[in-house]
Amino acid sequence: MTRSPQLSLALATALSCIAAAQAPARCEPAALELRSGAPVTTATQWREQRRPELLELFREHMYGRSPAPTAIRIEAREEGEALGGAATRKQWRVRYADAPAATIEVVAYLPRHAAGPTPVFLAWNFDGNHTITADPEVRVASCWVRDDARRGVEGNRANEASRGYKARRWPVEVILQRGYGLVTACYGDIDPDFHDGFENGVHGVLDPVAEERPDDAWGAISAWAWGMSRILDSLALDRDFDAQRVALLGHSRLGKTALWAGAQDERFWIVISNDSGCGGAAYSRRARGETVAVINKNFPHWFCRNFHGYADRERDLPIDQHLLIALCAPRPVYVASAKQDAWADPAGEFLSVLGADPVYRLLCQDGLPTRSMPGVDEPAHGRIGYHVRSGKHDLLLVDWRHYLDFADRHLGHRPR
Ligand code: GTR
Repeated sequence: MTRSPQLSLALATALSCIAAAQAPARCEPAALELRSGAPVTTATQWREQRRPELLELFREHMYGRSPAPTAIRIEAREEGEALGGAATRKQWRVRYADAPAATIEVVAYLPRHAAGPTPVFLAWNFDGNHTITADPEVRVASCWVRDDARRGVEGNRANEASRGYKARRWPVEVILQRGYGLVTACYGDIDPDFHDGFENGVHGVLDPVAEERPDDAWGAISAWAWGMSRILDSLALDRDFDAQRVALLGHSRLGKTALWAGAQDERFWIVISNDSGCGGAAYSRRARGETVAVINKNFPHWFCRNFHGYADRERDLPIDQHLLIALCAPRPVYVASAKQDAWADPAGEFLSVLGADPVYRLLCQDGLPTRSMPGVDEPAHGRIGYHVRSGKHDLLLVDWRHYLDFADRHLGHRPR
């Protein structure tokens, strides 16, 4: 059988896509090219033209437009010694509007004898602050949480029985021993994670009433990202925290959130996406594992309505996820995958960090120190970090150790 040249070309392109992680094709759209087609050759052009253009495109076509920051107020709740004297625990409430529901309950652990303001990791948790540690002083979450029959969590209300049951994802002692603090709050506090027509959570508080919801109105990921910035506002008011060294971290849907929050808010020092997959670090045009069609069908509240129009039309998107990572430049950014997490498409996540690399090279002459996908459990750390861990979709101590090493490496770096 003879093949036409067109067919051979199509076949070659398809094969090169399959092998993308080893020999990547150029990610589309090109990072260093304006929508007009003009090349971006200087850092000033990136900052003044391409970066604002991309932020607008992500807002309009994917995550939706968030409201401007609101002024926050802090209500201290508790402070005490914790973890056998190794830590200071602080709990406070961030109030971001007058409505009674407009609050976020935050807990932080800091090394007890820190010499000055402490750099911290900031992350949403899924199930309530009291689930990250067995510490009995942490308040049981009063916000919406996911049901969990095994823990007797029903009706989306947390209880004492779930205290500490997610502790394996939060190695507080290790983080403190390495000289960092941990700050966390429950994502359900800012926006419950189910499709309710955007009536509860921060949407219910801040969205204009009695108006048709625009197609580019913010979804839940934008809401969670907006909330991360309000927690950062609160850290900036407390001298125990080094607000210029806040490493934002998120796992899975909250990894998507971390990237979007870090892309928009340049005060974040480091941005870390753990197993974030589709709508996070994974290159959408590969359409492996979870696709744009599937994610919008299963989670209609995560993105803006415009994004639903790209189901099975990834190639028509004016953006892709390498550009989201590039929006963190020149700040240190980290993407991690797990070998068995095919749903999140590890090769697609790696492709996106490669696609962001030219922007880092332009802005700081540093980026990802490899062109091919690193071996399992062999992290590659430059201004961009990447690792693929053995095992499943999860956030484990070994991931944290890589993040701590990465943070150490960039201690000298401060955001603008
Ligand atoms: C899955 C979803 C993924 C990922 C994950 C999670 O069901 O398909 O996009 O976000 O949930 O957040 O745990």
